Amino acid sequence: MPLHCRVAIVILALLASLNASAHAILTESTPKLNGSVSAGHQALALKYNSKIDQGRSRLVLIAADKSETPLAITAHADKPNELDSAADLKPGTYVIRWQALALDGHITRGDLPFTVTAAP
Ligand SMILES: [Cu+2]
Repeated sequence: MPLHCRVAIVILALLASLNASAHAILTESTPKLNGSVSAGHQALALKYNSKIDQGRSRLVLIAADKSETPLAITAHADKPNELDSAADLKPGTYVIRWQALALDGHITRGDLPFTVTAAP
């Protein structure tokens, strides 16, 4: 393989790895993925591997009947990797559909399914 082709491949590989590390990847959450919380007013927190534009990210709560409720994101300057919200939850199954804008301008999306159990 000619040298300039090999150089091009190395540069492409570098760009690909930079890109992947810059995207916001969900690393931790409350509730946990497929976890459960008890009914009532619950804090919701999604933590990522990189800084998030909290003002331009989205969280939507989807109930078992497919109804969608946009969740207000509380901006926390001291927690730049996090999207925080809260919701009044009744027992049932839910999905938090998240869309996170990383500071590099890339958007990632995902679903966080969880269960709400009756309050003890
Ligand atoms: Cu990115």
